[in-house]
Amino acid sequence: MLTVFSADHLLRSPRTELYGGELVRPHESPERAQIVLARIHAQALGEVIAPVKFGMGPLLRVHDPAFVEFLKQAWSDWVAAGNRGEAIPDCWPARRMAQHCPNSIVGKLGYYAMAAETSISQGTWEAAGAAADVALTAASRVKDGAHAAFALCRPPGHHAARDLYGGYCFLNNAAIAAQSLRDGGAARIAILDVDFHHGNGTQDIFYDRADVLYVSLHGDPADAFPYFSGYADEIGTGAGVGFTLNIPMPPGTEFGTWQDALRTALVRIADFRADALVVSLGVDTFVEDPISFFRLQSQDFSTYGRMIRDCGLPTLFVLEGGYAVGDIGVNVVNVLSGFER
Ligand code: SS9
Ligand code: ZN
Repeated sequence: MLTVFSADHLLRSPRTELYGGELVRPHESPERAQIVLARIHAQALGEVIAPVKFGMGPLLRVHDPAFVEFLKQAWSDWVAAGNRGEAIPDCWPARRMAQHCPNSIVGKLGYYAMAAETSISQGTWEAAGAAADVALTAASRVKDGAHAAFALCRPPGHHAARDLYGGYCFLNNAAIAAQSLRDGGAARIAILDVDFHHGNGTQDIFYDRADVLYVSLHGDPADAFPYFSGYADEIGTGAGVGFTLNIPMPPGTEFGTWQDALRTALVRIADFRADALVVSLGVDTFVEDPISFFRLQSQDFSTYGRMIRDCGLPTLFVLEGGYAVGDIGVNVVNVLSGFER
């Protein structure tokens, strides 16, 4: 399988994540992508290429222009305002408050953030842009007839909505890629999100649409981040009713239960008769993941890679989460080689 990778992910190397009331070394680290890349080479998964630059056009197909402008300027505005640490919001437009975008950078952070763990640091915009180009380049190969491709994206994307960042995500790589496939002529795209966390951003972007099906398996938001999205009764709105399917699962979920949920997801995807499949591939479902509560073992990733293959659809894998850093390479490549087998 072809992999697209950009060393520009290294431009995002934040020092801080707000976690347990402390500023800790971020779970979403540069090592993650380097370890996945090393495993791809070690297993000879296939060719690895650098991305092509697509510019702003495809980003603005799914993101709000003012939000993209904010991301581009946030670090320099934060530094110019005299702040010494990394950029973290501390005030939000909560219930019954005005939903206006302030002038102040601190106010803007609160306006555009859906969570506070994700510090904006020097180089964040450049790395996020490179990740989007990685996804778009891999999507273009699928559009041109490749049966599958892997976008080794970092930072991840599925928590980023039309005008929200957070959950380690800035630009929604999978949504940008899915929309580019639609714009390239595909009539229907299915997105299967197997990351441990609900992809609130991807759901939000396509929530009122019948041409992009969003199906997610994730930790029950009653118990897991992002807490305010991903309940089973979220099924879409307007023309999109029935084109969002959420399958939340409780703490301690083992592979057998998860695999049953995947079967349900794959039946819905087959029924949808998609032209292509985008997989938001997070491996934070792993039993040893430090911030999650499912119990998948490394060999389970191979098993479900094969199950996804059996859909028979052209497939674009987009890397999302996975924070058991020592195992992320094995687990990701197990899915991809399970798919290829
Ligand atoms: C864990 C808080 C986690 C963000 C998680 C983002 C995962 C992205 N107690 N906060 S895949
Ligand atoms: Zn996740």
